[in-house]
Amino acid sequence: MAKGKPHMNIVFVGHVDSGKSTTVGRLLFDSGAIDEATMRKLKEKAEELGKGGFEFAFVMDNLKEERERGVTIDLAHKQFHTPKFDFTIIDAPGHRDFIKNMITGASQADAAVLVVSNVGVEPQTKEHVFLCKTLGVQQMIVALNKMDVDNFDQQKFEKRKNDVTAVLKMYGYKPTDVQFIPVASYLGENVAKKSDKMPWYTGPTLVQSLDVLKEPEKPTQLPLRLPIQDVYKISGIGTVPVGRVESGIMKVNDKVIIMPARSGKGITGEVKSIEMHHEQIQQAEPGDNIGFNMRGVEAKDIARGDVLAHTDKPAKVASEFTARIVVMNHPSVITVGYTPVFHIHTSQIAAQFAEIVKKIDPATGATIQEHPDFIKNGDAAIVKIKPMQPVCIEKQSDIPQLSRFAIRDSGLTVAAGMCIDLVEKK
Ligand SMILES: Nc1nc2c(ncn2[C@@H]2O[C@H](COP(=O)(O)OP(=O)(O)OP(=O)(O)O)[C@@H](O)[C@H]2O)c(=O)[nH]1
Ligand SMILES: [Mg+2]
Repeated sequence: MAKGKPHMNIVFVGHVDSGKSTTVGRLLFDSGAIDEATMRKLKEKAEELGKGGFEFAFVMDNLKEERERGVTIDLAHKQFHTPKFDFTIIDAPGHRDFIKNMITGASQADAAVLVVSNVGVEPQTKEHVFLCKTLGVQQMIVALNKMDVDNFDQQKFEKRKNDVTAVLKMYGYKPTDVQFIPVASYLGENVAKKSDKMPWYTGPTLVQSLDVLKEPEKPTQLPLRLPIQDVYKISGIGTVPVGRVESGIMKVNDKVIIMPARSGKGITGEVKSIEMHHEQIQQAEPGDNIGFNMRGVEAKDIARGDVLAHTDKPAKVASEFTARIVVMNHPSVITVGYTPVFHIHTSQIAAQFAEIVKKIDPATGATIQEHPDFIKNGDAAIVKIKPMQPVCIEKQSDIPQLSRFAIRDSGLTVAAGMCIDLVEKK
């Protein structure tokens, strides 16, 4: 099969009104992905709604309510191609009421563009950087937007850059790995076209900066982990589980073990064949969505949520785990005994808050309060969780891909977090 350009998901984040949607709209328009006629119609629509200036944002904000209010509510996805990558751009909302949508967007992303307006660092600037870090977004670009309001002044740019640098450092991003681009997205300065209003800036435009990003590294050195998505029984072939390789490499003839499986103790077998996009392959790598045929395993023995590994390094089943979480969207407060649904890779299980160890400062990790009675929206905490059914999970320091989870309750994402320690089930 012909190998295309590497694919990346990139999410646009930042405080409400910083200009995320406008930046994405401008980037698409100046790159020719949106034509003049469409843009003219969006401008008329914006003026008609009394939202003049929002025409570029309307490229991404399609909902009636979004356009009338001039805010992004839901995620919007668009394809965008550069010489090096095929991107899926995800435009996230900045308003704190819609943070759950931002969390979903960030959890899908390999990289983020943090948009900061002339106002500088604002509450969701910090919160989004924290969430990106917690949810595993590896790379970041900072677009310092609305430079026109700052008269394209270099000193003001430097000041804003310093303030944002402090925030990035605080949450664990290395500022030297981050590109800072001065832009005025509404006017199109330094988005896709190089601006002549900021001659003091010699770096790349925002579009050029995308190609400076590194292709996400495949965790091939880590132990093999393949969470099962589905299991088929195909006559003449046998058991065909399907799923995506999260870490490590799987080869034909490998001896594998699926945990916890129906028995709760795992089931071993041998990989007979691997198929991807209807073609037989000899080995599968992280990111590959595959179906495979196994010797020694029957369809009824395994299910969605089980995790395949090599027999010498089985996936860990936790009787209890310690996690670092951030509460985003709970209608009241979380106390010990709370038992929502945890989404961990492909599994969905009920699990109970067994202990709220401490409330921490999301910025520094410092303890704010030991054993608080409850935690609420905006709190970060270290907690102990007891799964009600056997589930595979890994420590963030061992296999980060299998450590992340979202906590959901009544259709809402209540919190997100990662496992930092675990007690293996005997
Ligand atoms: N002066 C100036 N205004 C801008 C610029 N970019 C965006 N704006 C304005 O900022 C406002 C908000 O723009 P949006 O693109 O909707 O901001 P957003 O970050 O997507 O907002 P949410 O998605 O609701 O969080 C609009 O009025 C835009 O016209 C810019 O470069 N200069
Ligand atoms: Mg927006």
